Amino acid sequence: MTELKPHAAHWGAFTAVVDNGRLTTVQPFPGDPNPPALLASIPDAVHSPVRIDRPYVRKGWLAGDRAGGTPRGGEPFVPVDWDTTIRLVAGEVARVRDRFGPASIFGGSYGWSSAGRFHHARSQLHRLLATAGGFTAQLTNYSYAAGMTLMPHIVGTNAVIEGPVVEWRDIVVHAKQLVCFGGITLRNGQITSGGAGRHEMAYWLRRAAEAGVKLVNISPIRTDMPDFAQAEWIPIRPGTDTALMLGMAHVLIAEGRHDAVFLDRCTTGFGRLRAYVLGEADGTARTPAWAAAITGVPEATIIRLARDCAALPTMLSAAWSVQRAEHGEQPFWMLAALAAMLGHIGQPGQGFAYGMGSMNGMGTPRLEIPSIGLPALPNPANSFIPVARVTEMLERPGQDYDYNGRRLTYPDARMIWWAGGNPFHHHQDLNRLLRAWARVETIVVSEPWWTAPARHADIVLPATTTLERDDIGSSARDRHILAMKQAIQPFAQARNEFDYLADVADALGVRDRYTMQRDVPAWLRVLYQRGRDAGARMGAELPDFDTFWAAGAVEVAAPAQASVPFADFVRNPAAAPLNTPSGRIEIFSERIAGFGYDDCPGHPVWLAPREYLGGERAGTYPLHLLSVQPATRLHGQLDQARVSLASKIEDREPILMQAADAAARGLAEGDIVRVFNDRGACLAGLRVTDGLLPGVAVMATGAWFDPLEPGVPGSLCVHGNPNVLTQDVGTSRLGQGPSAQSCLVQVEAWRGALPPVKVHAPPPIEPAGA
Ligand SMILES: Nc1nc2c(c(=O)[nH]1)N[C@H]1C(S)=C(S)[C@@H](COP(=O)(O)OP(=O)(O)OC[C@H]3O[C@@H](n4cnc5c(=O)[nH]c(N)nc54)[C@H](O)[C@@H]3O)O[C@H]1N2
Ligand SMILES: Nc1nc2c(c(=O)[nH]1)N[C@H]1C(S)=C(S)[C@@H](COP(=O)(O)OP(=O)(O)OC[C@H]3O[C@@H](n4cnc5c(=O)[nH]c(N)nc54)[C@H](O)[C@@H]3O)O[C@H]1N2
Ligand SMILES: [Mo]
Repeated sequence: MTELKPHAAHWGAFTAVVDNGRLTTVQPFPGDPNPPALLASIPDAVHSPVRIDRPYVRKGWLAGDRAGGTPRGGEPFVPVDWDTTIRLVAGEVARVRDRFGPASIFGGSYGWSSAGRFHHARSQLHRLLATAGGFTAQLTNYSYAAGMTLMPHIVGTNAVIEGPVVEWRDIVVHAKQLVCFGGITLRNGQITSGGAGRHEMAYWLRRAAEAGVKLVNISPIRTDMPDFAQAEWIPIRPGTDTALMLGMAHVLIAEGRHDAVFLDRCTTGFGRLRAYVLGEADGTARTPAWAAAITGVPEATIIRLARDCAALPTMLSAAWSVQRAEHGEQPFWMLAALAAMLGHIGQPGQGFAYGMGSMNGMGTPRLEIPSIGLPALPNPANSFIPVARVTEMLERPGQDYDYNGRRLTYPDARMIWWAGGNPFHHHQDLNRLLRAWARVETIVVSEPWWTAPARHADIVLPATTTLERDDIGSSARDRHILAMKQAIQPFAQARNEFDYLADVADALGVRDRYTMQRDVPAWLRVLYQRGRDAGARMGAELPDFDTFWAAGAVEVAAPAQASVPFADFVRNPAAAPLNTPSGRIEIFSERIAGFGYDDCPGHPVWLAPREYLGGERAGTYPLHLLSVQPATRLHGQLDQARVSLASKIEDREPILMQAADAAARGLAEGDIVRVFNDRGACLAGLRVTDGLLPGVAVMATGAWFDPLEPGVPGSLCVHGNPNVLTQDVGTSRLGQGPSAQSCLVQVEAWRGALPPVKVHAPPPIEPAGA
């Protein structure tokens, strides 16, 4: 018997085709003009041999080992029944809470989970831990932590990064040039957090190209803009975009091409930046020649680019990746300052935007209805860390650090609970994480699959996949609300987060506060109705729940007019001031200057990173490794399925190198190589290309961490997870964001026998009682 069920994932809406209880294939959403190739991987993932079939506990932990110093990942697991598991987990929550305080339960649990907004593992876990007394949370995200911390100081909101950005339909009509730092990478347009009914990035980029908008791809990688865009490619050394923008600013100032009227009306502090650019205080003028030496972009190109920007109605964009680096605040700040100098901010299709090529839905026509989501509960522990400071938190309990003008203290984490995220995917310097991981007494991980966090846990909770439950998909970045109907029965003993967390809540005496005495159908109705009410307040009529559920999806009509960020403000800055101390765009920020951070002073500056091609360390590790988003999966998700597996070279994650860099090392297409620095090493399969700036190597993130010797920090990752190589430092004391893109490595041929990739099969398991 064949059944069809509407469903959705972060990589798109689809129809699940179920034959005799098995998901056999998925059909793309009928309304999607450009459905992601990733959809083909779903059946493999759901029915994968690496699914977790029942609860497990690490053998040593079960035998009473709570002491710090235990290297996790190297011991077998023992099967345990659900009742015992619930008791163990609830017991640990109560023990740690009562003995050390709730802030010692680290429940930040960063990660994307799945698209359904109710069974969103991380949100459910937060509700449980909040009702149970509190936990330490994580603030901001790995995507744009530096940017979202900085922008409110500069323009009064971080909406320019995650909310309404300049719309494509205006760019097509009003812009004559679109300059993209980090390009517009179509592979990234496959993804929308919460799912999407339409994928439009390629469509709009094509429309812009056809309309004659001049496209400029400033990036180390040529294919960051597709061929059809016929973009000018300006290769740039990674991590040096701020220097390029400063060189452009110098041209504008020296040639009197900056918009003095706009700067005067709408900004504050331009004089400080101007003095810096001209070198008045320190004697170093940030000329195009100065910028050329840092960026590798020829002086003449910088001058022409600056003149073109002044002459043509121009839109400036930066990928989020550009700030995922040391001093990542600077390029985002400088982009806004440069746009202000051009004076086009607040005009349709012009000004500046972030992330237009980073995720589907940025700049597409839509009403900004808040996405449907599980409401957060107040966290009684009132404890958090900036998201990417997790290893440092484990290393330095009780010690102080700076963040965004505040002096904070790291909590003493004794227990970690992760649900719906993969720190062994997302965090940098995994060997350092692994050492710090050993200081914790108890680590609980819930996962549908034996990913690295599950393998490095003490207690493993088997979660259902999204196909095994009813839910609602929704994103503020898409016009659709998607019914996600259960398509298959839960696998083996896997359970929904909500169900087993209710049992944990029960054991802790807080079941009703956690569930609010609602079952899943009641919750879905409540969440939908909240979205419907929000829509009504904004003039969007949504059908009632039953109509929505029967239809499988509803589309919220797009407003006839595009929204133009900053339009009201620019029309009348006094009447519609920004939410900044001055009410204006702050090219100089007294507030940030007042923090006294040498790594993020009062206006945008060029600060040489520790790791980039222009630094000393490049003498030892001469290749800049960019770890970009994977075309073949979402982060670590779907790595075990066909689209990702087909991209591997002898089961290893590919690494891209420039032909001359490969030849200089005696390497050829298809070779297995060892990528290394003093933090770690991994294997990879070589792809040779001429589309890279020499000196740059590229690996996608997301190959599951697979150490040759599990449990031994520093062991070779035989599969190709680039985060064994990346450095774990905050972008600055302001944003404390992750700096994954600032990473130098060396590459050599792998000469030994090729160790097998083991991570797509379950880890060693011992029979109970053995
Ligand atoms: N070097 C480098 N590192 C990076 C980046 C980079 O550019 N370079 N990018 C960073 C960015 S932008 C991000 S957002 C992060 C992403 O990092 P993560 O969001 O942590 O990565 P995912 O693989 O999506 O992790 C989600 C996990 O949730 C699990 N999951 C899915 N559904 C469920 C469910 O229903 N229940 C439970 N319990 N689990 C579920 C999946 O199996 C998966 O393991 O990575 C960051 N890391
Ligand atoms: N297919 C797929 N799509 C995804 C994701 C995924 O896992 N898979 N993840 C999603 C998530 S969570 C996020 S946050 C977004 C992230 O979106 P982004 O941060 O924009 O994505 P990246 O692929 O890391 O980087 C985009 C490009 O920036 C360029 N770049 C890197 N460093 C520099 C630099 O210093 N200067 C310049 N000029 N360019 C540079 C690289 O060439 C890279 O190809 O992607 C989303 N989209
Ligand atoms: Mo992200």
